[in-house]
Amino acid sequence: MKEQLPISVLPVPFDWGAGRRGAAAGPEAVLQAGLIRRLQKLGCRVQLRSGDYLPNTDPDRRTSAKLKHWGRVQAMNEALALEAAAAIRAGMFPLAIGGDHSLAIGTVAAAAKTRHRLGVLWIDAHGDLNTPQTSPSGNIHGMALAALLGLGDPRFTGIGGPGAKLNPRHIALVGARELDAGEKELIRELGIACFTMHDIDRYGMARVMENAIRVVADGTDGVHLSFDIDSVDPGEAPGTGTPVRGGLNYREAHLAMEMLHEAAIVTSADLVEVNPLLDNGHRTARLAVELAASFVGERIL
Ligand code: NNH
Ligand code: MN
Ligand code: MN
Ligand code: MN
Repeated sequence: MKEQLPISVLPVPFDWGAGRRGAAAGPEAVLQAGLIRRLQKLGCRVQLRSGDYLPNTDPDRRTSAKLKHWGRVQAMNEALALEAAAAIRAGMFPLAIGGDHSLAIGTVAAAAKTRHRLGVLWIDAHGDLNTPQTSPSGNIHGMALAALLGLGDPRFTGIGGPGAKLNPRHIALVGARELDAGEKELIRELGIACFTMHDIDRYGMARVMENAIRVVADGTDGVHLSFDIDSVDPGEAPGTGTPVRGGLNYREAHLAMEMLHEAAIVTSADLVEVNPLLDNGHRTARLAVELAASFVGERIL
């Protein structure tokens, strides 16, 4: 992260953007695994927000086949965007703990309010670049990055204000290995930098991260890291809703976090898609805590 700003940890116990339930219990699992103490041990000032800034969306049944549970996802994101923006205004570093990846619509919209040329590093097995038209599932977590580019339904492109929040030139995807047809088209059409697992195998994580860091840092005034735990191989991170074989190994994931710490460019972040219901013990939640520690500067030597 950029300077040692105090961290505002924003738990987002929400999973209506995903196709299966369980990620709503992610924040509790990551906190139970010792996130706060680990960050404090590294010298961070940490403020843990209670989840009460989020509305109770239980009664909200608004949904459609192409935009599943849109009422709940929209209400959560509007509230989260306000909370993240308040943390930024207070001089803090917002760290959202998910929860499904739809929450990035709110956190990135908030970051983009103060950082007018925001870079985004999207570490994920997936692209999250679907629109309601191209989505094979109707699950909004698979549409988050497209919405931030101003593509898709105004209920989501309009969160935190109308229009695109990002310039495609300042986005880098890392770890992709399952892209839908419409997403591939969009990546080509917009020229989005996409470092796939093929690139990581071929060039190594170090070189890929050097390039990705250049893409998100050059010509920007802030960088948001959106880390989907399903970027990591299911052998290390089984507790996630849409595992895909052939992901980042343990050291590749840590190296990415260590390099981001050294680069000191990141100004806000998400850690999402931990699903304790699908986990093998607490393996995935523990990994999430470890990766967060590497990101804030824990080192081997
Ligand atoms: N691409 C698929 C979809 O849009 C899967 C998305 N799932 C994710 N994304 N977990 O990170 O439905
Ligand atoms: Mn994702
Ligand atoms: Mn994913
Ligand atoms: Mn530029």
